[in-house]
Amino acid sequence: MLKMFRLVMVLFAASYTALAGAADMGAMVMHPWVREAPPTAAALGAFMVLQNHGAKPLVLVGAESAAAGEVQLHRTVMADGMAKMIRQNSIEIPAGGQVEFKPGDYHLMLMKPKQVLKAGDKVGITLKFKDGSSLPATFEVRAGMAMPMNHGNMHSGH
Ligand SMILES: [Cu+2]
Repeated sequence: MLKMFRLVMVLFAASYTALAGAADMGAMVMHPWVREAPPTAAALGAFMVLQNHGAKPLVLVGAESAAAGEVQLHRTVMADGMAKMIRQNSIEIPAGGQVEFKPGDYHLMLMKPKQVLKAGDKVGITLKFKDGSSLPATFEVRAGMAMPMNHGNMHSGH
């Protein structure tokens, strides 16, 4: 009986560590927001400043949200005056550093949104790291600046 109890305690401790890992390692999400888009939008951009207060590099490898069918890591780059979104397999945040996810640069892309998100709504997104840890954060939907961020054929607004 005692042996069983110990086993349960060990399992509980292990799963707790996995859940809390990213925060323990120093990952911190600042200013998380999702850009409001027309109800017909096939994807929405999500932005934040991801800080790493830890002593080791932090590698973001994905994200998930109950509000979207899939969450991808993207980076917008300019090529011949055209904005193009390139999917990223991972984004590294150096030890003691930060990466800014912002329009026209790195961002999270909420694919196949499951509901219409309006300014003021809250969206939960869980960040997934290479070491198996994860970090949930609450993103607020806001009306953003108009930027050429559509999927498919994209043109610079200038
Ligand atoms: Cu994108």
